[in-house]
Amino acid sequence: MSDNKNTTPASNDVKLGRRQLLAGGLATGGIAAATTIAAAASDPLITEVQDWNRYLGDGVDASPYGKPSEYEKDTVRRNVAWLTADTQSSINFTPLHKLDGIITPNGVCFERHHGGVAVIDPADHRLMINGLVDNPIVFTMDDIMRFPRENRTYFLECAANSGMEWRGSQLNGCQFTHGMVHNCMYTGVPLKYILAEAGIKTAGKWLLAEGADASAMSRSIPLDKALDDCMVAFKMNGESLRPEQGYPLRLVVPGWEGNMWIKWLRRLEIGDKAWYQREETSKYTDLMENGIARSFTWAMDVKSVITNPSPQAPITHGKGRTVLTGLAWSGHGKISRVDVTIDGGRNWKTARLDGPSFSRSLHRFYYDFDWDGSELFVQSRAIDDQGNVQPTKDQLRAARGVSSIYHNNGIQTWQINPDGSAENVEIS
Ligand SMILES: Nc1nc2c(c(=O)[nH]1)N[C@H]1C(S)=C(S)[C@@H](COP(=O)(O)O)O[C@H]1N2
Ligand SMILES: [Mo]
Repeated sequence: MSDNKNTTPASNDVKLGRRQLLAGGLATGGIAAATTIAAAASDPLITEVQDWNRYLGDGVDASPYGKPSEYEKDTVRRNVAWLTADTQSSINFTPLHKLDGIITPNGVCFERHHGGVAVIDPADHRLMINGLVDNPIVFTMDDIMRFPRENRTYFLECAANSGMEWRGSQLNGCQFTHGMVHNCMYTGVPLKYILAEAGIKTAGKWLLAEGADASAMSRSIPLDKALDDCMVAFKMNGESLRPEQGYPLRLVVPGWEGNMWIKWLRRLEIGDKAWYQREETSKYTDLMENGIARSFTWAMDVKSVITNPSPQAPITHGKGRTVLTGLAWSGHGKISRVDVTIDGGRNWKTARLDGPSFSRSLHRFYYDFDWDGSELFVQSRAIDDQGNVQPTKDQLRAARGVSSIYHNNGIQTWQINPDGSAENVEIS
């Protein structure tokens, strides 16, 4: 008797708890409709024992390194065939629409190389420091590994990201319009420690960073930046750099255009002026309407894109609760706010930022809404902690013309059709 008395109120509490939970869910718009238990009675996935439940699975040695599920074979880098003449001097793009959170897995970080992927045995790699230094010096990888290390999460964006969209909407998918960006946690040595070993002469004002690959990519970097936050990195997301990301050593230049992040880093020269290399004169300069090129646009400006829904990631579940998500970043600091519109800019709502917020790193945003099944025009607008606001494409064109291909951070529009499919469009 007394036992019953004690258990009855307790089970009532549980029921009440469940009812409150459901009511709470409905109050915020309702969770997407799931199948009832009664309806599932005719679902063989519920009523039958499945193979993966019946038979033993693969052993621990099936995949010594590990790879994604076979059902994730679309989560891959892709290129745009007409963009470059060959695959050595080429680009592929991060599948942003397949990812979540803020970290880009190493196997899908976009690649950009001008002379193919150099394959270097770390035992054969050297880093030389010369120029205006007291002590010209050569480091082996063993030497580099004896400096104090730091871990920092940064995005790397190619200056040409979204470059094909300057004159109008063109490529159908955020992988192609925005996929020349990745975001990794780098382990490496602050450049200032390494340069201190060589001793910079007072006349030194610039640094030249040079790669060991067939393109010998080289860029001039002001010494203030080099001593402030640049790193020489050997790990990305905890493991060694991938060959395509510059194994065994790459330069990290936080917030600044990807071209400066020299891969297969073999030489640092200190000088008193910029070198004006090919990649900072004929390339990676912004041609303005008056025919004059703007030089040294180093920082990547505040930018965002909705990754889902998007042309490669249509809405497949029909009307009702829908998760809209995307990425925002700024080369000037952290993202402080992202606004989202689903009606082409008539109404803007503040998106929910989730996940770690690091300076000059990707930020993840969400906007959960009830889709009524009508046509939508979705856009996102990012604002950084320095007060920079992402411009519209028309504002950008008014300021810079349409001759440039670099530094396009304009607001992206996806048209969502009633069938859930999406297209790259522009509205004005
Ligand atoms: N040595 C070397 N470094 C390089 C390049 C290169 O071709 N060679 N490409 C640059 C360009 S243009 C970009 S956008 C980034 C791309 O880095 P990722 O391949 O890791 O994405 O590396 C930069 N560093
Ligand atoms: Mo680039």
